[in-house]
Amino acid sequence: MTRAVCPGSYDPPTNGHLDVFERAASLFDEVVVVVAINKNKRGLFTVDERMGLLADITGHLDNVRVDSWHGLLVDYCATHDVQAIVKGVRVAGDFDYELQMAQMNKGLTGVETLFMPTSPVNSFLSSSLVKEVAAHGGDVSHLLPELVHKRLLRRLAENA
Ligand code: COD
Repeated sequence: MTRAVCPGSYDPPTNGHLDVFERAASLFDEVVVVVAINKNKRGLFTVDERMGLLADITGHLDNVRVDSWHGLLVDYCATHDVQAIVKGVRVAGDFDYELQMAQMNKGLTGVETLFMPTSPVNSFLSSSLVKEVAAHGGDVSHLLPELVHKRLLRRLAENA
């Protein structure tokens, strides 16, 4: 059984993330989308809310499930029999950062990282830009799964 993780903050998940999950799901027997818990960073959505959104938007993928983890990702991989970390890469800046993490993770436990080039339509897309544009009233409906878009607008209204 081949198992991969797609780790991230997912605050909130975007079409770019979902595209990577779908493509990873076609390559591995099981894909676990792992929300990395960072206690120093307060998100727009709680970890539980992000996990709920992720479970909903991946509901059509039978071999994808959602989990969360606090601590080093390599420890999650070692304790959950994970062979590969899959990371979406958009631009050269992503690659520089991701390469450092991949090499660090490989050195720590030997776990491999696979880079998946983003689909061109998602290459400019990030959770933080989506939040910023939406907070200023811009239309981001085409960049997010419908459910995520609804919840984002609701959360921004609650926080206003
Ligand atoms: N298209 C394709 N891929 C995308 C897109 C897009 N439009 N947007 C983002 N992605 C990719 C990112 O490149 C990333 O691989 C993943 O999707 C998640 O993105 P984010 O923004 O939700 O999450 P990040 O970048 O904040 O996540 C960083 C991690 C949480 C994965 C990282 O910090 C980590 O592994 N932390 C765990 C602690 C640890 O082990 N630290 C040591 C690392 S060496």
